[in-house]
Amino acid sequence: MGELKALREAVIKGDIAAAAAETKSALDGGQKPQQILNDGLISAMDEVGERFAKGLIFVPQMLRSAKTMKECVDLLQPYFKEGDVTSKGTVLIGTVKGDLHDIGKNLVSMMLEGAGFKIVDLGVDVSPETFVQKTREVKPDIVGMSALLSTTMPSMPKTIEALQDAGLRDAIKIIIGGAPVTERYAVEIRADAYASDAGSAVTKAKELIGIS
Ligand code: B1M
Repeated sequence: MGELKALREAVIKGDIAAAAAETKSALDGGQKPQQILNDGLISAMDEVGERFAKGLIFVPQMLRSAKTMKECVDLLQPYFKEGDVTSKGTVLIGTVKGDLHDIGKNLVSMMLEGAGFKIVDLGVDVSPETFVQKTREVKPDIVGMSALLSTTMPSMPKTIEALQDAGLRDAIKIIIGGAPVTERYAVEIRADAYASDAGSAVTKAKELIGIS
C-alpha cells in the first residue's frame, strides 16, 4: 500500500520517473492493476482537480500530472486484456467538441479493447459532423462520447441529433460518460447507456450488443 501512496504523490507532483518506478514496484509487489489504477492514479487526478479548483495549481501542473498518469497507464495496459479477445464489435469513440480531456476516454478505450472490442478512436474535440462522417465510414456497433467539462456536455445531444438527421441513429447504440455526465442526463438526451467508469463501460457495451 506504501507504493500507492508514493505513486499518488508522484502523479500529483508530475514526477514521471518516480511514478513509473512506483507503478512497476506496485505491480512487482503483487498489487492488482485495477487497484493501482483506482487508488493510485485516478485518486491522484481527483486530488489534482481539487487543487486546481482551489487555485493551488494551474494548467501546466495539471498537464504534467496528466502526462505522468499516461505513462503509468501505458505500463498497466497489458494487464487489462481479458482471456477471450475475439472481436465483439466495433466502438467508435471520441471526446466531444470543445473538450481536450482524453485520459478517461483512453482508459475506456483500453478496457474495451482488452475485452475484445475493436476501437476506432477519433481523439479529442470531435465535432458532431466528424462523428457522423466516421459513423458512416466505419459502421460501428457502438458510438461512445466522453465529456469532462459541463460546458461541452451539450455537444452530446447535438451529436445524437446529427446522427439522427443523417439517418444513422437506429443502426448504432450510443454510450456516454465523463465526470460531469450522469445517468439522468443520458436518459434526457436519449443515449442508450451511461457508464460511470471504464469497467462499467465494458459491462454496458456488452449489454448493448447482447453479449452480457
Ligand atoms: Co481539466 N478540468 N481543464 N484539464 N481537468 C477538470 C475536468 C475539472 C473538473 C478540474 C476542476 O476544476 N476541478 C474542470 C472542469 C469543471 C467543469 O466543467 N465542471 C476542468 C477545467 C476547468 C479545465 C480547463 C477549462 C482549465 C483552463 O484552461 N482554465 C481546461 C479545458 C480544456 C478543454 O478541454 N477545452 C482544462 C484542461 C486540462 C488539461 C489539458 C490541463 C488536463 C487534461 C489532459 C488530458 O486529458 N490529456 C486536465 C485535467 C488532467 C483535469 C483533471 C484534473 C483530471 C481529469 C482526468 O484525467 N481524470 C480534472 C479534474 C477531475 O476530473 N477530477 C479536470 C482521470 C480520468 C481517469 O477520469 O476523465 O473522469 P475521467 O474518466 C473516467 C470516468 O469519467 C469515465 O471513465 C473514466 C475512467 O474511470 N468516463 C467514461 C470518461 N469518459 C467516458 C466515456 C464513456 C464511459 C465512461 O463512454 C464512452
